[in-house]
Amino acid sequence: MAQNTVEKTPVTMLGLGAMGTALGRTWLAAGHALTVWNRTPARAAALATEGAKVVDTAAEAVAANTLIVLCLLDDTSVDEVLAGTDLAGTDLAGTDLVNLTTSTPAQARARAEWARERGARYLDGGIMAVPPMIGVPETGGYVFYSGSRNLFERHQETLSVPAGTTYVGEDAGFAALHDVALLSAMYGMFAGAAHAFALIRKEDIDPAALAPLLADWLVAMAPAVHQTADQLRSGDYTKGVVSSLAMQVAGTPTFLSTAEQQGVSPELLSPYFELMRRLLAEGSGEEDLTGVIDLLVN
Ligand code: FVH
Repeated sequence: MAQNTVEKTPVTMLGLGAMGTALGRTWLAAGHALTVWNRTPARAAALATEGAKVVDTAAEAVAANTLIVLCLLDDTSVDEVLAGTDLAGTDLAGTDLVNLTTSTPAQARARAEWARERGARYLDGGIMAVPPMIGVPETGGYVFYSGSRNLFERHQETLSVPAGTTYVGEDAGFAALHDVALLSAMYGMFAGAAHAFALIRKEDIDPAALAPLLADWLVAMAPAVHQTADQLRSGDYTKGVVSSLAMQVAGTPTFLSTAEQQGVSPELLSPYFELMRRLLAEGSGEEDLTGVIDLLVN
């Protein structure tokens, strides 16, 4: 009986660190032929046993397939692999480059231009997942993509194998910008959580008891970003205010005194409080904290 099989797009992976290996594993498991290259060959051994074809040079890996996925440490390593000696003289015309290496927006745009000059199509990606989330859809991990919409649509099915896909525009820098925006917010959250744990550090309070309270509170407060967005769009920072800036600034000495009493440095909180005070001094007491955003933008 004839089998109804559609050949899946073969993929080349450049970079087999923790993330590159996790990505490659999902393509193999989904039945995609996978060609891999890594600067340190030993790191390819695991995927080789799972069916990947390991090649000796980046140039061989690029020549093997049309769809090339890069997941390297940083933009400098991408430079070394793509623009450096490994690929010198390799014809990239007709190649589809998908770069999942964390970059700045400017680096992503420069890379897109670099690819265009060589006749390659380019998509940039920002991974919103850690390696254990790759290939596990219920974890909610996904990747931001930006650059050529045609290229994204052509490969969307293949790119959806390791994680969800969210396309954010033709500007190649937008995936990186979204990635860095979300991760920056994450670091702000981590900073707040670090201060909270520091406050109880010397007390007879189990950090494991505080953790669920903290997590629930952060989740409860997270929807506030929708009101911020609404205020930014309308330009009316008094819209829907529940806790005015004036009231919140009045509360800041309590936070700073508590930190002092607990022997905790205020260095994570103080910069934000300083911006709040500046905003109040400008006469924004009846507003939300949204004006802080405008103070940050040069
Ligand atoms: N792992 C994570 O939690 C995060 C989650 C969000 C996205 N990031 C980004 O993903 C990129 C790769 O991260 P990774 O976790 O795979 O990183 P490593 O395990 O450290 O592997 C790095 C790979 O890059 C290769 N490499 C480094 N420098 C060079 C170079 N000069 N020339 C060629 N390859 C280079 C390295 O090769 P080797 O050390 O094994 O020879 C690995 O393949 C990254 O942008 C994260 O920000 C991950």
